[in-house]
Amino acid sequence: MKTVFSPLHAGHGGQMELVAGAIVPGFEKPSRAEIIRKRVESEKLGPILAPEIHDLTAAKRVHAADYIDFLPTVWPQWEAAGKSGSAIPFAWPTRGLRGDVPPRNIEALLGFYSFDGGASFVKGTWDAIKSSYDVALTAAQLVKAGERAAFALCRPPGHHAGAAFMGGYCFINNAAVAAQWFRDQGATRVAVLDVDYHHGNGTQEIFYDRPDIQVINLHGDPMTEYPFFLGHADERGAGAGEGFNLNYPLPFGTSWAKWNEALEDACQKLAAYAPDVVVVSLGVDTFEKDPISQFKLTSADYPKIGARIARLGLPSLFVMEGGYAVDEIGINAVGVLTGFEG
Ligand code: Q9C
Ligand code: ZN
Repeated sequence: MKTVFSPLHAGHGGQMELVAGAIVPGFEKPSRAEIIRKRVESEKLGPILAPEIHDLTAAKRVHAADYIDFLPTVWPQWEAAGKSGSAIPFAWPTRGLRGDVPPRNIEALLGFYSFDGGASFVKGTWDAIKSSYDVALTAAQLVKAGERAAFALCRPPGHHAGAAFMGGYCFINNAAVAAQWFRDQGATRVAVLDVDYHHGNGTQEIFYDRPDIQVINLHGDPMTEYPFFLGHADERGAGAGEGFNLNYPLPFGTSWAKWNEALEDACQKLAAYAPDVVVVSLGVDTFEKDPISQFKLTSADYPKIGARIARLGLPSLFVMEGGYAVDEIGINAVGVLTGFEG
């Protein structure tokens, strides 16, 4: 399997985040992608290609144009305002406030275009976001050109980013961009299978009223887990999209047996949908030693995930999302891919 990777991800680094009242180094750090890249090499998964550069047309097919146009301006606006630390959102237009008037202040705009403080900018962030998008589209092109599968080693991740907001370490929704791109290239139906520990709220929101893109999520129950405000089992799609969004919220402590039951049901519903292509939002934060998650999958489980996806017999695009146990992230992510290859 070919991997697409860009070193530009590394400019998005040094962020801090708030955990239990303390400002600590962010979990979504550059070493994540480097460890996975090294494992791709040591496991001889296949060649590692640089992405082709794309314009932002494909991004604007799933995101609001004003949101996409805002992203490259964040750091220049932040610097022009005389600020130097990372640009972190801090005020949000929640219920009772005006969410329809974008202010002119950069701090305010960060809140206007986000749902949490988990997606922050440093100088190299836009170039990293853009490279991650290019990685996803380039890997999608490989699948469209006839590869059985390809691995988009995206960083930053994407599945929490909605049509007009960032959050949860995500800016552009790489998997959603790829899914829509396959549609625009002639696919009739596309399935997105999101196995990251966290609910892919952005992907769900983007495709919620659509019957042509099935979105399936296995994740920590939002009653107790981030992103908290989406991902319940009764969210099944709206209008023409009714029945094409499937959520499998699972409790803390879920290990392979129960997780696999959900995967099996998900794969049967995916197969019944009979898509032309499947986009896998590949998070490995379901791992027992993940520092921010509460599932109990072991390294031996990840090849089984890949093998089950392979049994679908569909062209498959793997798009990297989360996973924060840096020592094992390469073993687990590449384990899915070698399991797929059989
Ligand atoms: N600092 C992905 O896995 N947790 N995003 C915040 C408080 C946010 C995870 C905890 C988790 C986001 C792509
Ligand atoms: Zn996650």
